[in-house]
Amino acid sequence: MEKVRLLVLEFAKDIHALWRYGAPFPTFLKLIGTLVLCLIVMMPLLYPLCVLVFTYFTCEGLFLRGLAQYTKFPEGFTFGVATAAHQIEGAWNVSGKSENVWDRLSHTRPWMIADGTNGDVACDSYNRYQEDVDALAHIGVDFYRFSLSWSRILPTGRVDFVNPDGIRYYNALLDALAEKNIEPLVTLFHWDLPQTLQDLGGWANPKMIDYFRDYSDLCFREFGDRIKSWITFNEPYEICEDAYGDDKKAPAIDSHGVGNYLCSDTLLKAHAESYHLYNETYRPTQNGRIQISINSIWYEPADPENAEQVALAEVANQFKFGWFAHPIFTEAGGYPTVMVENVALQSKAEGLPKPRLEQFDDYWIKRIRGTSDFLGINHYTTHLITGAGVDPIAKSPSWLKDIGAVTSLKVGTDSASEWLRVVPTGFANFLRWCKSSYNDPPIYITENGFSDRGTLLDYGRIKYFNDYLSEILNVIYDDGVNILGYTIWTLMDNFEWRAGFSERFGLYKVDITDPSLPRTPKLSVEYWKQLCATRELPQEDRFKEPAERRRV
Ligand code: PNW
Repeated sequence: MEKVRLLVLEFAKDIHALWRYGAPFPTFLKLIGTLVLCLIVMMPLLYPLCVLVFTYFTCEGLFLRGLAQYTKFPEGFTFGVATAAHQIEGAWNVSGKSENVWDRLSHTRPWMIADGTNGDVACDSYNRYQEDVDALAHIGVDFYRFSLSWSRILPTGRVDFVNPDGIRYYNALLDALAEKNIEPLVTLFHWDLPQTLQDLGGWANPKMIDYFRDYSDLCFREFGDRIKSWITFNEPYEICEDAYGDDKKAPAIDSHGVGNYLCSDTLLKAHAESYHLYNETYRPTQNGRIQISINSIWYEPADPENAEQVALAEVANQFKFGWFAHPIFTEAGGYPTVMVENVALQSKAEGLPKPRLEQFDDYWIKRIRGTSDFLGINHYTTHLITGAGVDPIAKSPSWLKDIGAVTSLKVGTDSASEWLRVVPTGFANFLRWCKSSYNDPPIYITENGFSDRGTLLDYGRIKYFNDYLSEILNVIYDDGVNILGYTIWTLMDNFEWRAGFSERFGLYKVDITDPSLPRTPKLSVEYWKQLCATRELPQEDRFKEPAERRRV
C-alpha cells in the first residue's frame, strides 16, 4: 500500500513540475510510462465501459425500443373513428335519396357481393345515428369521420334540386355531435356516386369536375359553419383503379389500363377545384381546413439485400401512393416521372400512337400542386415485391402491368381480408418514406384497422391497433414524422363493399339477422376507451390473447 502511495505522490510531483518548470526528458518518459501502467491496470474496467457507451450511441434506437417502448402520445395528438355513408346509413331509397353506383351493383349483380348482402339497410344509421353518437361519446374520441351521401343530398347528382331531407339528416347528425363535443371530419366523396352521373360516364367524364365543385359548394355553404375539417376524396386509388380499371368496386367498369387513368385525371382536377373554392370563398369566414385521403398498400422488397427488388418496390410505391400524392404534395407536381415513363414505354410496345396516361399541362400542374392542408393517409397493410416482370394476376394492358413487378402476399400474419396482412414495421417504413418524399408534411392517419369474422373478444384487432400505434410513436419520437391524429376504421361492423358483412372491422358487433340491428361492444371498445382517456397505449394483460399474457 505504502508503495502505491509513494508512486502516486511521485506522479503528482511530476505533473506539478511539468506544469511549473516544463519537463526534462527523463521525467516526461516516466510520466508516459506511469500513464500506460495506469491504463493497463484499469483496462479490464475501461473496456466494457467503452463498449457500453459506444453501443448506446450507435444503436440508441434499438436500446430505447428494447428497454422502454414508447407508450404516451404527444400533447395535442387527436383520436377519431371513421365510417362511410353507404356502409352504415341504409335508407337507400327513403325520403328522396336516389340510387348510387353501389345500390345499382348490389341490386343488379348480387352475386358480386360475397354474402349477397347490400347497403339497403346496412347499420340503419339513417335512423339510429343518435346511438352511433352515444357510442362515440362512450369511447371518448375527439372526432368522428363520416361521409355525406351525394345522392341523398342531390338526387340528380346536380344542383338543380336539393333534397331537403338530405340536408335535414346531416344537420341532425351534426347537432348530435356538437351536443357531445365531438368534432366532425367530413368526407365529401366515399365511393357512392349518384347513378345519374355514372350514366354520363362517372369519373371518366371531365364534366365531373364541375359537378363535384357544385356539390362541394353546396356542402360548404350548408354545413361549413359547423364542419371545420373536410376531406374531398376517400382513396382515389380505389376509385380509379378498382372501379374504373377493374371490377373490384362499383361501378366495376373494368377498363384496365385506360379508364383508371382517365379517372385520375378528372379526380385530381375535381379535387383541386374543390380545394380552391373552399380556400378562396369559404376559408376566410369558416376558418376550416381541407385535405385528401390517399391510401397505400406499402410495397417492400422480399429480400432487402436485392437491389432490383429495392428499386422495383420504389416504382410500385410511386405507382400506388405517388400516383395521387406526387401531383399534390411535391414541388415538381404532376405524376411521378417513373409512372409517366413506364406507361409511355408500355403504350409504345402496345403499338399505341400516344401514352394511355396523359400528363397534366402546366396550368393543371400548378392548379393541383399544394391543394391539401394535410396529408391524409389511409393505411392497412404491406405487400412484397419479388422481382421484375408481369404479375401473374395482371390484366393487359393495366396499371399492374405498367408497374412491371411481381407482387406477393407472403408477409406478416393474416386477417379476414385476403389483402390485409399484418405488418406493423411496414407502416413505420411507409411513414418515414412520406416524410422524406413529400417534404415533411403534417399527417393525419385517416383510416387504419383490422378485419376478423366478428368475435367479441377481438384480441387480434387489439394487437393490430397496439402494434401499429406503437410504430406511429416510434416514427414520431425517433424520426420526427409529423403525425397529428389517428382515425380508427371503424365504429361498427358494416357493409364492407364487395365482401358484404363477411369481413368485419368494427369496434361494435352488429347483428344483421336481428331487425333491431343491436350493437354490442367488443373488447376493443374497452381498449380504446382507456386509450382515449389516458392518451397512452394500454398495457394490461386483459387486452392480450390469454396465451400471450405474462406468466406469474
Ligand atoms: C378502405 N387495400 O378501403 C375504405 O376507405 C373503407 O371504406 C373500407 O371499409 C376499409 O378500407 C376496409 O376495407 C380499402 O387493398 C380497401 O389496401 C382496400 C385496401 C385499402 C383500403
